[in-house]
Amino acid sequence: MMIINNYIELQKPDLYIYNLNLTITKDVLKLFSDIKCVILQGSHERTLNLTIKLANIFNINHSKNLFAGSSYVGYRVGNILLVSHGMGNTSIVTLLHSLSKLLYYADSRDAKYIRVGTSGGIGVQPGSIILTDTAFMPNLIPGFLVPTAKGDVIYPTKMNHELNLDILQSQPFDLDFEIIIGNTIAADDFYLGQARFDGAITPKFNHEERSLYFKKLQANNIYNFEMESTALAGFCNRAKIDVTMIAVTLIDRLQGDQIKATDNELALYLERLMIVVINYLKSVI
Ligand code: R2B
Ligand code: URA
Repeated sequence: MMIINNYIELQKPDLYIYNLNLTITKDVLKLFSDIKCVILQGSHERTLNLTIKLANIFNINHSKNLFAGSSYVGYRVGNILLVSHGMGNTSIVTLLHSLSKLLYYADSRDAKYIRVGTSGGIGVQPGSIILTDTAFMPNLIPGFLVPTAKGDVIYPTKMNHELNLDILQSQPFDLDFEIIIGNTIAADDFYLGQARFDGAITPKFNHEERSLYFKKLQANNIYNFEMESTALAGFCNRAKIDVTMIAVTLIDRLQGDQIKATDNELALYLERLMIVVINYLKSVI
């Protein structure tokens, strides 16, 4: 069950949650009570698409955007909350603090958090789905580094194994794509942090060094690169929230840097993500 910062437990909760543009009142807390699962996706558009899909499947209405006027969007469908998190660890961690305070005070303290996102695969067929076991930094430390007033702190970044198994077990046997439980790297830089040669800045590593790096990733069971999993796992471990990440791979990075999937292929890959998350939600909600 979610725990909260001692300092704010002793005080009244913030009345105004700046990053969600939301003032906490009794009526607002009611909107966020009894949430069982939070689905986090990068973009506003994908958040709304999945919201509409779930509302149709469960034959219920969805809420309006609950975070209007902020950088994030949030919609409620039954006891599922769908929220956009933007791009990168900084964006998601700011959202996680703000949202978790809200859910804590709304008594939704058992909500599970699942990020549903895109990634670059390492040695897997594009369109594969990876459930993250442990999130790594690009330097291959399994943790989330937070520089603080007391120096650097590294928080553990293991996702919830039971939740991964529940997601796997909720899938039918005849899916025509792979679902793999493996490790993930979260990079703060899409280009240099993910060992790309196609950014605007010349990398310090050469092709041979990158090949060796990719071999090391494979030896550590790392299947994909993305940009939020260390902050997500690091935050949720500290707050005792069950968490995992479901990510589709858009490219095999052993074959190149540029994402060249066609619009149809991309649509198919994103559809697979929705299928996996919907199968899971149907099994628990
Ligand atoms: C995956 O895709 C985005 C970068 O294109 C980033 O948010 C991520 O983690
Ligand atoms: N998202 C990433 O962070 N990297 C990729 O290669 C693709 C999607």
